[in-house]
Amino acid sequence: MDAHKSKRILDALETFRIELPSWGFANTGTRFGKFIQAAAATTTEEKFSDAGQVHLLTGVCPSVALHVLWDCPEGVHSTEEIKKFAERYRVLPGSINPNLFQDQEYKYGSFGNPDLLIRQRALQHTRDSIEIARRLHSRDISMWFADGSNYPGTANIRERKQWFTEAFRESHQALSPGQRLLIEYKPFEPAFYHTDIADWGMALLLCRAAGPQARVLVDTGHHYAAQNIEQIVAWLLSEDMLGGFHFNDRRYADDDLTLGSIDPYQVFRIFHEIHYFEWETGKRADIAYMVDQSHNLKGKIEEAIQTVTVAQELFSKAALVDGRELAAAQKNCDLVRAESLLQDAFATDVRPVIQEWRDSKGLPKNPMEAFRQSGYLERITKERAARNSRSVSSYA
Ligand code: RM4
Ligand code: MN
Ligand code: MN
Repeated sequence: MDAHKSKRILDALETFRIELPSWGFANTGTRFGKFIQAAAATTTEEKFSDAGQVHLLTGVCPSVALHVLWDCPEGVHSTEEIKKFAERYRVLPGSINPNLFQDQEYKYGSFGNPDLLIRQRALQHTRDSIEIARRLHSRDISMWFADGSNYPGTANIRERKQWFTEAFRESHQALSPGQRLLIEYKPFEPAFYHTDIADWGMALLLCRAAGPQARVLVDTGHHYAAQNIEQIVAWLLSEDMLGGFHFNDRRYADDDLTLGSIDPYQVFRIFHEIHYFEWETGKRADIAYMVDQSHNLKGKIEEAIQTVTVAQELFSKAALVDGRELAAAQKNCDLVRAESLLQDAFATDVRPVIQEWRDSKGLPKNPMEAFRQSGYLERITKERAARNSRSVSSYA
């Protein structure tokens, strides 16, 4: 590879950071049950410890996303403890995810619940989450809703839209300067007839209504199978409304598989739209790159390392597309030339340059190998096995 290309990759790697989810280190499963892993994290502290390992070996995961219900059992009072974990394991608290879907009260919705008291409760939880974020110096509050309905005619869709609009406006008022409200959409599941925030357009309208610090969050698994996600990304970029991603891969629905495991070219095309935007505008897109995966079968820390490695590779490949050449080919309607610029970049083996970059940072060239040799997995397996074996789960 020529020096010019290597430099493009090295520059791209300097800017690329990925946030891992705390829940990716815990035992999670499907609605049919969980296969328990002896080494899974059983506490918030253990999640920080595992995330810290991934950051230690990859150097690009300085923060971990937290779910308030699962990671902050004492609400705002959990923040002092979390700060200690952050210091101990050298990984910062990242986006704060309020939990508006697990409590019994939310059976018929949270912001969209017909019961005013439950809507108020959901709003209060959101305000508390914003306060948690403020105390932890977290920038983003990331909101995902299970709200919706399962049967036609059972919900007033317009009224619920209005309730959502109001609740987001009020939530936005609680933000500190510099904080952001990220609104995530999803077309179905757990609601199977209508979901209140079903797509990026609905999320965008709610962001606009909420206020200037709201942005759309794109979870790659939250689309219909044939949807053109990179086009959504391009539109949100051009509107300055793209706040961040939840990366994962999928084959059928919201499968939460490892990034790039099914369709790496899809992820490449998303990264390409971002690089192209940055080249054209001369400014850095202000995007939180986060992972939202559920590691059911593979080892959790190994899957996190695999995800980060693949993300770096695809981001680097996309950085190889020359913006100037692409713009010229597009202008001349030279379709084959334009398309092959993407194809050639995608086909390039960027791994040697990424290894060079890691080496220059004092990081292991092969983080997976380094993890396997570190002894960390053996140690935590011993420490956590008994606790994990007590955790049982069944569907019915
Ligand atoms: C949802 C969505 C959210 C995540 C929950 C647990 O499908 O992706 O981001 O917080 O799952
Ligand atoms: Mn998500
Ligand atoms: Mn999801």
